[in-house]
Amino acid sequence: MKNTWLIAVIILSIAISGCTAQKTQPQPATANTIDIVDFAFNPDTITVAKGTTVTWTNKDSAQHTVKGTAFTSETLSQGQSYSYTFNEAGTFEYQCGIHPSMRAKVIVN
Ligand SMILES: [Cu+2]
Repeated sequence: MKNTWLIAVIILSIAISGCTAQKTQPQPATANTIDIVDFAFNPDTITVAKGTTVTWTNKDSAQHTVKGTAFTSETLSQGQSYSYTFNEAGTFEYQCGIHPSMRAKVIVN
């Protein structure tokens, strides 16, 4: 009976440590969200796989847009988001249509 308990404790310990190990493993970076903060796209360059949907969220009090050659958002007020799915590989530069000095790019592999 005592041995059964010991075995149970050992199995439980292994199970718990297994769970802990899984939790500490780094998650793959989900680099498909871009914040618009302080009149800048953050991050200003991201690399994503083909087929990835990228979402921009305006966190400024000022209005901004996301304007590329293949995609253009509506005017985004604070808290509003815009998403675009990149189905072609390449480098897609874009800017804010209201503030052309705000420039950034999405690299699609
Ligand atoms: Cu802007």
